[in-house]
Amino acid sequence: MAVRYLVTSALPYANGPLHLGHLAGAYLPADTYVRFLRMRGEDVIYVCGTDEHGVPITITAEKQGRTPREVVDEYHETIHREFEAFGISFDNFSRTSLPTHHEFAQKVFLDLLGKDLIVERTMSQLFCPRCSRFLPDRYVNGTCPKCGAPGARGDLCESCGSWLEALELAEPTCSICGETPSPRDTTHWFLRLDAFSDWLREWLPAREGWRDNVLNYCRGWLDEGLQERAITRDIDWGVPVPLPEAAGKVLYVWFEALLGYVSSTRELFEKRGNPDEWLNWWKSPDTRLIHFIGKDNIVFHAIIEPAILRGLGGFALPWNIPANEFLNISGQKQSTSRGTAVWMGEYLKRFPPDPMRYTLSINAPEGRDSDFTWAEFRVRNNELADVLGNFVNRTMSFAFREFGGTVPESGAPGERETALTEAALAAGRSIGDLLGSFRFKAACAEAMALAREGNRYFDSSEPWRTARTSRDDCARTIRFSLEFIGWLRLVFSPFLPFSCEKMGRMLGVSGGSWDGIGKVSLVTGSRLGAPEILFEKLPEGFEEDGHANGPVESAPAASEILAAARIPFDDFKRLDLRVGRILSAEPVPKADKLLAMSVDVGEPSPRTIVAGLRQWYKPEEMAGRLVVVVTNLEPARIRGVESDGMVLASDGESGVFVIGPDPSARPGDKVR
Ligand code: B3M
Ligand code: ZN
Repeated sequence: MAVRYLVTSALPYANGPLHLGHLAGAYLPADTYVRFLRMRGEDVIYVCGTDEHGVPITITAEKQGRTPREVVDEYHETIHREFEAFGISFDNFSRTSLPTHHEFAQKVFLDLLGKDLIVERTMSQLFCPRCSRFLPDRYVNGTCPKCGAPGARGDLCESCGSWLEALELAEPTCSICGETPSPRDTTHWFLRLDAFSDWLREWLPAREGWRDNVLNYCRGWLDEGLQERAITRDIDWGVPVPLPEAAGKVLYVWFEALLGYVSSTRELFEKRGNPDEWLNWWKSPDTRLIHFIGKDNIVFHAIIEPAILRGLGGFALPWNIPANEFLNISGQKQSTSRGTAVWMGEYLKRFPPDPMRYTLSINAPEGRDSDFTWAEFRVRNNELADVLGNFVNRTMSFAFREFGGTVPESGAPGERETALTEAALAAGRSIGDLLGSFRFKAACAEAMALAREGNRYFDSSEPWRTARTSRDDCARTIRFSLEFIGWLRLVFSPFLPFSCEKMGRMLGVSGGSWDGIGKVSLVTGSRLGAPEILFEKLPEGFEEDGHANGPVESAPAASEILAAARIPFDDFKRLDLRVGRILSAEPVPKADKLLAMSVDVGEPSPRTIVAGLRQWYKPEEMAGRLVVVVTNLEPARIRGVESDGMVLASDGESGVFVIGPDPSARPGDKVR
């Protein structure tokens, strides 16, 4: 039986919107991975859902004066919607408040209880005299006993990732009222984690290809010795403990949330009309179970879950757990509860998803924490525009201007084309290996390096020259450039699904296998789709203007623009506007904003025109561009260069961009 991939991402608590740290940690890498597997034709399902129980939910509800049900209903929708907007392509996105999940978790509890792997104990738990309630997990704050960090929560220290018992905290305080709590006896049920110690000591070190941060963390846990852990709580929101003597108690959220992966799989196949199919995934030795998580969830996925599944017997165990480190914002840890974050929803109000997918992939917190800044985002966004966007734009422009928007015949590939094809084939193999071994950061960098190859090929082939001197050479360049767009579309599809969809529309192709990279596949003479701009450049300093964080000032209303001074049509008719093609561009010495361009406006010899474009375009990327030129202005001397005409450009918040006529227009054509 061929292997099959059961991929999950940590179930996010439905207690607030998600931020970039969530995306970078457990969701974007998983989505990149499953998109790649699908392109390889693998049998893969990707399941997730919201984690809707536990103290994180009840504390939020209390703070907001709402019921837990209202909180999880709101945030389940918000989180699901924002994941979809970022292109996170789950096969199923469930929620642990569903009755089917409750039933499954209760069944597991009773199964393990029947095997004495869950036992009843009387334990001491912190009780708040003022709130007159037991204080599980985050209802207590204090000093972490392991690393001494203040602000540790009763279940988890965010600083060192230790999984704590609230009683271990130093200087505990009630997180609702601030009172000092005191220990009081209560009955709870414990998972006999110690019973799995020997097995885990064997099983964990034998995990091949697991990241060091996961194995080292688990080794620390095993060295300390595993203790039995309480898996029930004194709160009224959650999966009720299925025992008459346990009224008012629920299953500890981490015990049942891990089972949420199984519940989401069951729901998926119920929706597909094949309710028992989940067994072929969760109870098959051919299943590769892969959990994408952040490093603060390692212990639950690498120790607790395998123990539970082992105790149940017959379940697939994690094949890999690619745990990411943390993404910080300008050096600060992002945290929902502390409100220091860049929210996914806020980002999407201003920018498309792919530039952020790219930024978080190429700077992924894989081996260490990484830092997000808006300046880095601008650089990465503009890198996409200058390299990938520019290559696609110039290729499509030529295909329309010189070959009527159809795929030209290429003839036999020359040396350059062979080298380009080899580069694509090699990249396909190398990037595929990197993606297959969860090295998304390196894979993304190699994809961008391949895109740069395309520009080098285009520049060295000079289609703007061969368009006049050798049509066959020009056709071969544009054909291979179009094929190369197709290969870049495949290579970038796991990272940039939305932009690659646009590239597909331009080429008139869709779908595609990873093996298609480096294979000529377009049909000569087939019509191309209309050229589309893939990425909008961002100006220097946009982040300082607050656009990155605050709401973008709304652009002036059309009515305000139109209210500007009116002029008679005859004034406009005095302008002689022509289509021009930039033949070359170079920087004006000692003028950091000026480019001097040689522009063909349909006259016997080209004109020299100086423009303040250097901040927005590299000289080498101007050649071949069609522009609109005001040709009857009086010539002017600018920084010692005689400039004869003006190239029209838009100048707005997002930057300065030349106005480009339809690719079918020709130099000298009149613009009316
Ligand atoms: N909800 C923790 C978190 O959101 C928890 C993950 C559960 S995965 C089963 O970080
Ligand atoms: Zn209290």
